[in-house]
Amino acid sequence: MCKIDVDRIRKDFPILNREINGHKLIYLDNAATSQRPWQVAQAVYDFYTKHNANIHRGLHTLSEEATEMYEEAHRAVKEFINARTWEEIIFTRNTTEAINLVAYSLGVRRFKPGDEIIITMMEHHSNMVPWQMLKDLYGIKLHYIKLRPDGTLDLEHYRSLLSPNTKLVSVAHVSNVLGVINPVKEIIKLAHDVGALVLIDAAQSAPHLKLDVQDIDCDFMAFSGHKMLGPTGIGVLYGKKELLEEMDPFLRGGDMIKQVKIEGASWNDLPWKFEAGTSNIAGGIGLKAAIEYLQNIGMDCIFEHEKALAKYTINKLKEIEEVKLFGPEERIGVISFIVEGISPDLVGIAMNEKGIAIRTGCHCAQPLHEFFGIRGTARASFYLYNTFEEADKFIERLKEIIAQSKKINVI
Ligand code: 7TS
Repeated sequence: MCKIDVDRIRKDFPILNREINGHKLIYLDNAATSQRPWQVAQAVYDFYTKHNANIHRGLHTLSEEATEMYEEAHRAVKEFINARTWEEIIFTRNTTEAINLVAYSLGVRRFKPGDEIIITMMEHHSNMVPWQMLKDLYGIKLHYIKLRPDGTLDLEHYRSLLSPNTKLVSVAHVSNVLGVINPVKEIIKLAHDVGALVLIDAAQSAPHLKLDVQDIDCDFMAFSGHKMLGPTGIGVLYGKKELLEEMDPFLRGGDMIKQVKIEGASWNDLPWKFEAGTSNIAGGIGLKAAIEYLQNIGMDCIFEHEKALAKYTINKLKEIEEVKLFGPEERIGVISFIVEGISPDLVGIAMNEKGIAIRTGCHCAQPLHEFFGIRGTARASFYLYNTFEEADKFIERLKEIIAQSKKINVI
């Protein structure tokens, strides 16, 4: 049992002092993107003002410093997810690009018509549309694991989809709508039993859970810096070294080559083979600062705080007759709901009037919403700096919105 010092943490996030519409900001849109502590902004600022140069190019001091700092950032990610070596850490722009990298470098180049890919009904479009591309253009079969009514995966259905034709299973570790934590270790074991590779979309788990790629034994993992206190424009693809070595490059150009001749080129060592062109050096350095910040507080403690906040809020939401919740009890701090008779967008707009930022709509998971027979939800998502008082204000405002809409006879 650990307790984080939220008051102290909040002092590191200057944006939390902002006022919106005359009210102190209550930021509950963390699943879309988190806020950043000053330590991350400072790391980026320090790089640009003290060390800025391109990497892997000059023999001058600044270039050597920048190269070392950027490589250190890869090592920080390696430690964060317990990869075997930092060569298994490729920096991308975000989760979306990391998944596309696998879809192109593995799917387009290695899969054959008739090969099968399994994903789930709860995926973010980023982990759906790239595989639909393989289905549409290359004759690869795409299966979707169904969900149970509570939003958990139907593992019996998953077992029935697996076959020797399954080449890849690509699953969200945590759903950005339901907050459900999928049993990835079991999913991976079952896929490996039929010889399939597994990609874990960790966009919503990396910010909140302790990750261990060796323990779960995934073949690939993708996540974004901006959801875990890091800068935008920096993401990660983890891949097992032997797979990355076998795979062809995704983008081609400078820095990803070993040698170029008129006849063709050979590829640089990992991870640079997959980092073509000038990298987001400052972004990588900012991501390292974000990881250090999270590790100083402790991932287990962060998760415990968010879980407690989610449980507290869900219990209060359950007392409101007009609210329907989606997702199981056991979850991270993501709560999606609808309010009878009021569109999610109206709930979002009315929340913003009091400075409360939530997200509304389909959260880039249209098939999931279709599965539940709804067009959209309102979503409150917590992070380490959110407080129980903020949860109370959110609930209070929701009750106000419902009461007001009853008065004007919307319900
Ligand atoms: N996968 C999951 C599970 C996500 O939640 C998201 C972003 C992505 C992939 C894509 O991440 P990106 O950094 O490449 O954009 N999810 C959300 C969200 O829930 N609201 O805004 C973005």
